Amino acid sequence: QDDEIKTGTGNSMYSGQVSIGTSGSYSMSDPSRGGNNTTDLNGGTSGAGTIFTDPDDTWGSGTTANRQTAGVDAHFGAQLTWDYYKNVHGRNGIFNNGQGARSRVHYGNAYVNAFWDGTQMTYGDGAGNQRPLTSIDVAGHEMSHGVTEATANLNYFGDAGGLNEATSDIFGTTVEFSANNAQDPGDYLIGEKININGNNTPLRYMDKPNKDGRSYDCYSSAVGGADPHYSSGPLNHWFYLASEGTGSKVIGGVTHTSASCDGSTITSPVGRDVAAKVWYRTLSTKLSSGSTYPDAREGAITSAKELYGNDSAECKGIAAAFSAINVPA
Ligand code: ASN
Ligand code: ZN
Ligand code: CA
Repeated sequence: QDDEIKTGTGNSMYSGQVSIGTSGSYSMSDPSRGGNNTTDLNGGTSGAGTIFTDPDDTWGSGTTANRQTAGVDAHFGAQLTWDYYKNVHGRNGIFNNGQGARSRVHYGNAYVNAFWDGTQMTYGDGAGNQRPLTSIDVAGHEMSHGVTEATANLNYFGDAGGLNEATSDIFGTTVEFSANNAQDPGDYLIGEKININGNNTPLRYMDKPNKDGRSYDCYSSAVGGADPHYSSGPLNHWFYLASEGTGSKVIGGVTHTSASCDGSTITSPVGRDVAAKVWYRTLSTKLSSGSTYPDAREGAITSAKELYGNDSAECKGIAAAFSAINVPA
């Protein structure tokens, strides 16, 4: 029947050949992940679009010449994000109700953005319609805006706006690591695959956010007045320092270099899995719409105490990384 669970083969743009959840004979709809489905807007900017279908369950060609390709990446990103939240955080979809979401691709003409609109993900095809914004980290970023909305519901301005954006970068990154994909290995760069600047630089750097020339590395009273994509810098930096510490290392084939804001060194970081657990608990149980960076510190420390104990190394490491971005006790 039409909702029978199938496993298709996708030739993606950014992640090589991948397995994707499909159904029937065949549609890009994944009954084993809440009905996550992927549609073609065909240059339009409204409506649900047309669900991708295929006669042999082999999808895309690895290039934009085949219009299924962007769909493969978006569908794969949604699948990885679903699996990450389920397996790591016990969260059952964006809304934690078992319901999947739609991903729409081929939005507009040469549209260089992607977004969550409260209901669904949407992806443009990028400059010249040649670089769809469908990499794993971008998909995880957009879906995580949905998770934030369904949990802390952080504002999109002030300190909270930065926490909101950084939450999407943090979980976009942990989803990318969780995929363990040879073509798109985990790193702490955002959007390194989509060449949004035309010179192969990423959109954002979590090890040193100010490498983009605009994001803040360190917390101060100025941060809350910035665009959320720049006020995200200090929390992205916190996540990197908590995960990897200060200094230089090669991760995912890329050299990352990070320093604290207060002169401290972090040589025994708590690691990415602990930092992600603590941040998810903070987001889902401690923060609310108007939360600030100091609230984030307090919430994360409480979360670390609850998860690992009052005097745990994890709790101390989480606190040390907040001090290192100039959010002191
Ligand atoms: N792609 C952007 C983002 O998720 C869209 C926006 O400006 N909100 O942050
Ligand atoms: Zn965002
Ligand atoms: Ca990345």
